Amino acid sequence: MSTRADTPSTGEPSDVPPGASWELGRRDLLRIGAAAGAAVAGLGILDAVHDPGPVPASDRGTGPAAARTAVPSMCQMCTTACGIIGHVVDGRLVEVTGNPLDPNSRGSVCAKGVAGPSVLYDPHRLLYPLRRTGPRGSGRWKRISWEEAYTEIAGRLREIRERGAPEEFAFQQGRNRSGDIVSRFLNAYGTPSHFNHRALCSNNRRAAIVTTIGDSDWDLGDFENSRYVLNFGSNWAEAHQGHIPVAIRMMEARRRGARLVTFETRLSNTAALSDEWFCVKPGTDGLIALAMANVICREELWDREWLDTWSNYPAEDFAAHVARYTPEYAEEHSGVPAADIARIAREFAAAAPRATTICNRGSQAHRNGFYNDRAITVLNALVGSMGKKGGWCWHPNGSWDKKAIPEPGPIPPRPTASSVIADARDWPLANAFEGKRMRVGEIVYLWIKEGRQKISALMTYNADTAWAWPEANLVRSVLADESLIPFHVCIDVMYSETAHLADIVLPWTTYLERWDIDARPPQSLVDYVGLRQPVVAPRGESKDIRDIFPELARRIGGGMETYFPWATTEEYLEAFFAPVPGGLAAMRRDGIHLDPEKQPNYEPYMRRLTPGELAGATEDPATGIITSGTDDKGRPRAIGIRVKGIARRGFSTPSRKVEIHCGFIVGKGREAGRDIEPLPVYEPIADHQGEFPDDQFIMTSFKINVHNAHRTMQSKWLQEISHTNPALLNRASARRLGIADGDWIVVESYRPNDPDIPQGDGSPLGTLRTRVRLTEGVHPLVIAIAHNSGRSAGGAYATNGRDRTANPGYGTDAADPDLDRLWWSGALSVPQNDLLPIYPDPRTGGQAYHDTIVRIRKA
Ligand SMILES: Nc1nc2c(c(=O)[nH]1)N[C@H]1C(S)=C(S)[C@@H](COP(=O)(O)OP(=O)(O)OC[C@H]3O[C@@H](n4cnc5c(=O)[nH]c(N)nc54)[C@H](O)[C@@H]3O)O[C@H]1N2
Ligand SMILES: Nc1nc2c(c(=O)[nH]1)N[C@H]1C(S)=C(S)[C@@H](COP(=O)(O)OP(=O)(O)OC[C@H]3O[C@@H](n4cnc5c(=O)[nH]c(N)nc54)[C@H](O)[C@@H]3O)O[C@H]1N2
Ligand code: SF4
Ligand SMILES: [Mo]
Repeated sequence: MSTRADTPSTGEPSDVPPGASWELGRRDLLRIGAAAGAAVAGLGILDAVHDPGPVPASDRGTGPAAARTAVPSMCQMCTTACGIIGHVVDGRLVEVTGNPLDPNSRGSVCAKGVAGPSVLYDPHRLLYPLRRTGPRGSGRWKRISWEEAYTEIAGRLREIRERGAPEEFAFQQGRNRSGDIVSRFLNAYGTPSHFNHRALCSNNRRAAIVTTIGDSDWDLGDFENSRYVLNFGSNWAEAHQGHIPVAIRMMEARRRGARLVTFETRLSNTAALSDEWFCVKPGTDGLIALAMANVICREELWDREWLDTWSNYPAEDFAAHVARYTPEYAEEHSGVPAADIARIAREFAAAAPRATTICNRGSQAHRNGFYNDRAITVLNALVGSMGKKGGWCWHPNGSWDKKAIPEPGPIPPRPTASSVIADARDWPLANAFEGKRMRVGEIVYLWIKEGRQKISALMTYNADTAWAWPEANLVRSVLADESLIPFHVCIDVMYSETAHLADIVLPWTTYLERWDIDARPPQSLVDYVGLRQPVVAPRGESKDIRDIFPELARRIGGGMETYFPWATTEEYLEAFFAPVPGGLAAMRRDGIHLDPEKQPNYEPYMRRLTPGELAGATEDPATGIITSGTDDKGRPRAIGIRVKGIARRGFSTPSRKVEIHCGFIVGKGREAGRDIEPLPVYEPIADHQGEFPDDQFIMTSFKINVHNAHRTMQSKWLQEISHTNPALLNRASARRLGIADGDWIVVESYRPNDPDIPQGDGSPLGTLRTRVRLTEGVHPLVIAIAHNSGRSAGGAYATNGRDRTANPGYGTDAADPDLDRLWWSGALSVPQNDLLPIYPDPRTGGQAYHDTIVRIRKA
């Protein structure tokens, strides 16, 4: 199916509050348009429509200039970390705008960024430490002092550490931007049981990139200078980890005449903003890329010279490998017409080197995601656009330059204890990359339940596992079980499903009240560093982990405290920013530092090795690989490669070239008893093959522009814009089942029928009652449900009024008059994650979010 996207979708279906009509009102459309516009253009349009909430209208942009202070900081409403300016009047944040000095976001913010005050002043926020008074999960809490909280937590953790079982203290984090202090605390403690969310987020893409180019696990297409952008399942107009920076560059590229082609399972706002949209069957993007490679090789549209120089695999051999992936075969599996695949391959090659791909969770959050993203990445090598202006680029620093601005010492050593769950040996690539341990976050609670790892204390921080993880009901049942998790401390700014299952809840400062050193992969290819600083004083008794962890370390003692020698966070950051001209003071003034001498990271592999580097170096006459000294494992350290007589830096792969053929992954697979293909391949998802009965669908997930998981769900401004998630269903598919727009349906999900997946027995998993919105803009075999809805805890706004009367004792006591104006109270909002099976890519552990088989029927 191929569709030209001429009319942008609203991206946002309506809900049906009791007694209200199903149709979108003009008011809704205005809100939606404003939000979509703000998200894409970075405009603060929300001001025109949002509810002023607790901020007096007189404060909002109209006060005398002298009374306003502008405090530069960094947003954290999503992971993009745009530079922001907090405008403060009389100690109160009245407005958030973009910081023009930020080289990534260039002064733009999206609707979520603008809505910062609504999170800061959320009347239901956690402001005091709480201890539960009823059974775990009863929702009965008592306010306690920090002294009591510290004493109990430090006592528990000290006991575990002193009995020599540090791995029994598990730490679960989500999208954390305070990695320095978290690692310092956990390493000082000595626990390896440090779980992150990468396998639930980006690890297939990261693993695909790092195995192919070595230098980075993050791609940064030079979109702005590009003439052709091939998008495989990145929803950059509404999501993406580099949302605003990518969106503004894409729009600039379009203005300059670039062509944007998007493969998506539904008509997202990104698809709508593209020149062409192709509606793909889930899990087939890699095959489309391989079919394009087939055309490029067959018609010799490749950059043969670049390939011969920089690829580790002979061009003819690769052509022979992709010969099986014909456009016709790709059409059969993906639904994208063969003629279009061939045409786009030719157009892409003709635009090279100013042509690039972009991919994201659409291509990688699948059982075959690692292979898909390898195939997509390699397309850029075929046409020689890697590292070129307007091509597919990257930067070795995923954030700031950690060599130039290192973490101040003393640095604790890495833990020596081992943890079965953290090691995740069943997935050979999960922890294969030094310094980039991905873990397999989605199996943590299953393995705890199965008794594979004893846990004596769990600390959850910056993650809402009980809602955002697959089989969220399993996560909840494990968290509720005191025999499996005897002690659970949750650190969060808001109450959540995870906090609901804790023993102690610690109130964390929001990103507008805390400190961080931060930066994101630099979209303009020059690294920078930023400061997150408190825009206002912390509300209530909320504290940052930069205060909590040093205090806990001192109380746990046993040497831990020696790693926290500074008296205040400011003192620590003074030391951190000492290498930056002007130090912390300059950072507090500007929010961002960028070295004006640095040049964009184009063609890093071409850099000539200096005489200094070559002094004492050794060269392998067969391969041209140049080594000097040894690495930390005592092996010769490769520094470059001689190509056409010149010693160059090359890629940071074992071959110093682009690894189209990757021996490293084969070796890792062998160690774990798994076959991993060295070349990019298409691996059909077994459950998705064959004829589908009329009632069988593949359930996919997607993110909404104005929401970011739990972070935004208590924002009344953003909830007012979007608070519902009916299932999107193709009109023709629905007709066959007699389902009409707005009907209630029952969705029943199944575990994969797949022996390579834990619990992969094809058994029924969960059911959900929801309503449908019919559209042409979704694949006929897909039922798409947005992730950002369906809260059962978290406050009145997060739950569309459901959690309104039950006051579990968190937050302030102040009555919130806006609750009486919650016009969407009771609106449809369903949790998807109870229906998602734990479904890791067998190579990397990357969770397949878009592959769940479901059956639906009219309710
Ligand atoms: N507004 C907002 N922004 C966010 C976030 C958020 O929650 N909200 N989260 C941040 C985080 S943590 C992340 S990881 C990024 C994620 O950023 P993205 O990966 O860009 O966004 P997603 O919505 O997760 O998924 C992308 C799209 O994939 C589509 N899709 C599903 N299956 C397939 C398929 O097989 N092929 C193709 N081509 N498309 C498919 C979905 O319809 C969806 O629109 O966003 C970040 N930014
Ligand atoms: N169905 C489905 N499930 C998904 C996804 C999907 O696409 N579909 N995406 C997956 C992805 S990519 C990811 S990364 C995970 C994310 O899942 P999580 O990591 O759980 O997501 P967050 O809501 O960002 O984070 C957790 C906590 O951060 C807190 N928080 C921390 N600091 C602040 C702050 O300053 N302000 C606010 N407001 N809150 C703060 C929030 O209260 C929240 O409880 O979810 C995954 N789950
Ligand atoms: S893109 Fe993310 S970081 Fe940037 S303003 Fe929006 S929410 Fe904040
Ligand atoms: Mo993510």
